Amino acid sequence: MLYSLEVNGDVPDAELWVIGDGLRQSDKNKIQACASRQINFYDLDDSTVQHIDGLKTTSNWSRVVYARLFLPALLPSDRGNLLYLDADTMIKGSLRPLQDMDMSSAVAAALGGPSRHNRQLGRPETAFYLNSGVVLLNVGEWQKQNLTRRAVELLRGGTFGFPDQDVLNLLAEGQTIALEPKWNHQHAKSIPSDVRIIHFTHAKPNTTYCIHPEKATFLEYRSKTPWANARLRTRMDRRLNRIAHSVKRKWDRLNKALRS
Ligand SMILES: [Mn+2]
Repeated sequence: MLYSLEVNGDVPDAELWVIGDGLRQSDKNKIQACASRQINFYDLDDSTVQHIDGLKTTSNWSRVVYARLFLPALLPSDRGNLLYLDADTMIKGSLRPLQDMDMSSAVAAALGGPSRHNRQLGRPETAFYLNSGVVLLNVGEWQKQNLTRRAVELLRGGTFGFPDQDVLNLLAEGQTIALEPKWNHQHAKSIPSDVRIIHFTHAKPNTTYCIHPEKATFLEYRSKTPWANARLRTRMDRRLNRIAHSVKRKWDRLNKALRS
């Protein structure tokens, strides 16, 4: 994602922030090697972790998924647009229109539409439900409305199917701008030529079983990064990852029980 952003993003003056959870210096060095500009790292710290510890995680969603709700409050600037990008995205064209977009009093711009996910939030299915993988946030408005604090309250007060995404939808209710599909292209069947951001929402392009038409482009970009020779992950890797996650959860629960 970072390499494609540097090559195709057309936003050389944008600041880059990478959110991590316990990144080692060697990880940071490898990530930095994907970009020519200096990357700012935001590691989940104790005060942030204290808010999100104990919230729902799965083998697909680590607690770092919640960090997108913290970043707009932590940025030193209270101006400008923050484009949040999932790590499973790839930039195919200029992001300048997003950087320059007038958000006025909107909080978030994203791809969205009617969704059955609305039901759990007590909203009509026809309401605008946004995808949180690619979201343009109005940092000034976010800070003015204290939305990070509201996010923590919501997360603590309820259970959600897609926690970070559901909460973002509640926070930005009635204050959203709909982005065109080219900014968050999720379909693997056909790739229109005007697509700016590919979002690998299903099989990830670093796996043996991904058949996405843009997998070759991903691997070509990856070959220019420190991950050039990384082995493609298999279904067995995924299974082991799930097992590791469930063992870790049991272990955490046991530890918590012993401490109390
Ligand atoms: Mn994603």
